[in-house]
Amino acid sequence: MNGKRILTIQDLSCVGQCSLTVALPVLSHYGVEAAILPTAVLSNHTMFKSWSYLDLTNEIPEIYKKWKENDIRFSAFLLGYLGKESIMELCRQAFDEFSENGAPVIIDPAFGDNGKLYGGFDEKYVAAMGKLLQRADIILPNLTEACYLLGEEYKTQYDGAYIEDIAKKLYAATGATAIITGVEQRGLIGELIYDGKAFEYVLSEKVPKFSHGTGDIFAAAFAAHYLNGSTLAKACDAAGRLVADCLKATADWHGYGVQFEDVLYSQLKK
Ligand code: PXL
Repeated sequence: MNGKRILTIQDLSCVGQCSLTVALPVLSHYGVEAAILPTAVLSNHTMFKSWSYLDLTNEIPEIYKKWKENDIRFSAFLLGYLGKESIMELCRQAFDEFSENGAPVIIDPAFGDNGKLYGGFDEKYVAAMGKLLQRADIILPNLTEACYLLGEEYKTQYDGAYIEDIAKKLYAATGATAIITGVEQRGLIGELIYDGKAFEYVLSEKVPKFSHGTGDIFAAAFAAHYLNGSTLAKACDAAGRLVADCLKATADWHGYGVQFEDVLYSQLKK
């Protein structure tokens, strides 16, 4: 154990491997204590044809009251799917009131993929997320989210100049180190990291499969490796490889999430 306690803020989808049901096991597996702030409870994630949604905005101030009384602090924050803009102000409050010195804020904007917004999100949510990202140290948008945030055209075929320009604009808009996920170059897939000084690509084999929740696995594994002392590039590499292994292990019929359990279990046995 590294003694780090991360607060991860995202929804709790009862069924469908995503958000907290992914972040908790992955963070724990890599030795990071995971505290959670569920933003909402859903019957299942929004890629199913229907879902119930209990917004927890009203409960969060009660939770904060008790955290204050108990002098609770976090050594890092990892944000994913928040669901409602009302949660964003509460996230800022958490950074202000419950941070240990130097606690990094890592935010995956988690509002879209494949050129589209997830169900229930609109341009207002995107704009509010853009403001929240200004409080981040590291942001983990995929290309869809990056394009929505910047009002840029989303392309499926692109060159290095296009993606590097997007990374530069993300950095200029947020001041955070931008890690664009799911970047494809020369038949490989991975991340482009831009810290305001230099570009770094972390690419590996592309598994020709799509599944929901891969971004959530990536974000949790990235955060854990980063908190364990890996460089940004090493943390991306380890998280990307985990996602690839999980995709390979996922049966074709298992459309609603990634079967990551066998992969984590086999890592334990090594
Ligand atoms: O994996 C992202 C995600 C998280 N949470 C909910 C979702 C999705 C993607 O669709 O619906 C509720």
